[in-house]
Amino acid sequence: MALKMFKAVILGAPASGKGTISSRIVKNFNLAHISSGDLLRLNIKNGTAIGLEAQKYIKQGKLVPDNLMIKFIINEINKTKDKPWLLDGFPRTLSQAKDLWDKQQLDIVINLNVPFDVIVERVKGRWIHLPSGRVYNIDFNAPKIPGKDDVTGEDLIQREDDKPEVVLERLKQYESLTSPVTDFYKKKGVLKEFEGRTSDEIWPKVLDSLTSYIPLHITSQKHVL
Ligand code: G5P
Ligand code: MG
Repeated sequence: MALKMFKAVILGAPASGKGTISSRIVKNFNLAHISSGDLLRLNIKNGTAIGLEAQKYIKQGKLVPDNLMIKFIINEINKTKDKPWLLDGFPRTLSQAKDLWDKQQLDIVINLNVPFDVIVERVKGRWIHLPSGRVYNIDFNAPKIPGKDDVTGEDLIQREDDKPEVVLERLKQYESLTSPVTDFYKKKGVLKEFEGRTSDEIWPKVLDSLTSYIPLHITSQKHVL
């Protein structure tokens, strides 16, 4: 398979580590990372029309309506031109999954299974760098200087939807809407499940699996974290 044809999705509950594992994937393989949540947060910050509309749902822990999301993400995919890509946070409903499949068939769907008790604890310590989507955790990958991004030195923020009551709503939405999505991909034969309580436990298994699909981008510097 030519590298430029590679198309992947990463699924998992809120705070299961999609962003964390995705950043390790893009450091090892030359893929474009399209994170629906990061892109929506940037649009909210920039006050765009989609940002203003999405904010109403995100702050309550609800999903942004399918018609808006599908148009938004397909447009982002088209911007990558011929570059292989990894979609993070999309699709989240069966309708999104079917629509995407009609336009773009996937090579692999990575599903992260992390116990819910672990997730609830993690969210409390999360800080993000909004412009880049870089994600930190005071208990796991703390920034070198508290409250500052390692690369730019800019301020880190906590997400509005990481308040405990909003996280519970996000987990509820996830449980009710996502199993039809994983079933859909299982039937298509592209679903790969990865279980673990930490990203460090899950990462080597993801790396192994992806290496069988695509050659390592950084050959002299294998297994970058
Ligand atoms: P998002 O932004 O896609 P979620 O809820 O799917 O939000 P989230 O919260 O971004 O997912 P994640 O990316 O799975 O989580 O996890 P992460 O950020 O990498 O890790 C979580 C924290 O744990 C971090 O602080 C990280 O450092 C830490 N961590 C990672 N691994 C470990 C570990 O091993 N140990 C420890 N101790 N810590 C660790 O979507 C947001 C909203 O946008 C809308 C929805 O409203 C959604 O709620 N939206 C959509 N709506 C409709 N359709 C779509 N397709 C949508 N996409 C987004
Ligand atoms: Mg994320």
